[in-house]
Amino acid sequence: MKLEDLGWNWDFAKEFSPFLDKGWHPARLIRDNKITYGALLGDGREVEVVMGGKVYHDAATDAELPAVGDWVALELGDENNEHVIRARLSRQTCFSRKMSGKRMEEQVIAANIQVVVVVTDAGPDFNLRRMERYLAIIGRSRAKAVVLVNKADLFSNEENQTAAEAIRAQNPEAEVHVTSLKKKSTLNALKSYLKPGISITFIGSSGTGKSSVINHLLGGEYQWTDEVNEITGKGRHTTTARELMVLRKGGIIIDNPGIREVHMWTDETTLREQFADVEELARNCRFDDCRHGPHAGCAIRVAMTEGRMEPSRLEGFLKLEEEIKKLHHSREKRRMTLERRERQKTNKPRKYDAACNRAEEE
Ligand SMILES: Nc1nc2c(ncn2[C@@H]2O[C@H](COP(=O)(O)OP(=O)(O)OP(=O)(O)O)[C@@H](O)[C@H]2O)c(=O)[nH]1
Ligand SMILES: [Mg+2]
Ligand SMILES: [Zn+2]
Repeated sequence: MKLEDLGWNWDFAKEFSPFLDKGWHPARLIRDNKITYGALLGDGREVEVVMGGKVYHDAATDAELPAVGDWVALELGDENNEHVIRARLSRQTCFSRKMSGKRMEEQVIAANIQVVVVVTDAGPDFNLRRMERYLAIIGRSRAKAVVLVNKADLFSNEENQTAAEAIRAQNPEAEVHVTSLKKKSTLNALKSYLKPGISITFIGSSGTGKSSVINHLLGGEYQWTDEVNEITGKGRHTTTARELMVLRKGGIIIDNPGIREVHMWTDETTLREQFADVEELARNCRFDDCRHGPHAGCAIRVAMTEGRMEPSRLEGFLKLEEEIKKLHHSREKRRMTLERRERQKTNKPRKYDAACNRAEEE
């Protein structure tokens, strides 16, 4: 494997040149394990790496922290020292979404991507409004947008075509294909995007078939990360982490977990719009911080008892809020772990300090 097969190009090489003298190595991040990252080196070696203190401290926002798809400068460790990310190269494209909460927060889905494939179906997943949001974000990233109306075998030809046409009408810049894993030839159109050094990422709701399509493109080599469900015995291979894979025939693919993404794609403004009825009721709850539990004074509970609101509305509302809270929580955990690591490092002998970028440059 060459660096170019991983997406390396002249601009990256130029930015990297000062790091050559330091003996650092270019590598592309292929997995985000929350605390550590998986990185791929030019010789095809996959290593587990940690973020260096300077990289962490120089990042003004979460979005500036290394993400899957980023090119980084690695200081390789040995049996006693971890491999450390010493610098992150500028992103040539950045696929991210903004969450409008109290302060504008940006979450990077993947860096240095040329094509984003949205997978949906003509049935339960079909949602033009969500599609419009996906495509707006892809447009901003400067990546090419492709949409798959997948699982065509489960719907009538007319349903599939109507869905595809509606997406095309709304988003003329997107290439829309009707596909099915049951008819592999429908996926041939995707092969034209697979070229050495070109990175493609797949997004969409859970269960629409992202990993299945990827598995087909990989020639059935995909390492499904999830176990078969013990209770049902069924293989629901829900993708749990973002992952970058390099195709032998050329091309780079990044799989994404579905469900959480969908929730996370919904920023708080959209959440409010979707649940305007619940919000409206909540204004009449006795306490401002009402958690809408089964206690007196909750206007939502009253509405439910009186049959003015479906209990599932409240359930959906609470679930989404929970997802957002979890995301904030996992970031906080990561931040604290990194800070602890840094503190431990500064307590180590001088030799380690000298190797640390931060100390070195001060
Ligand atoms: N009938 C039919 N089933 C499909 C098709 N594509 C995928 N599936 C099935 O749909 C289910 C979900 O597919 P996955 O590829 O795991 O979906 P995913 O989008 O990766 O889901 P997450 O990883 O949870 O985001 C699996 O049981 C697949 O076999 C298709 O074209 N037709
Ligand atoms: Mg998947
Ligand atoms: Zn309430």
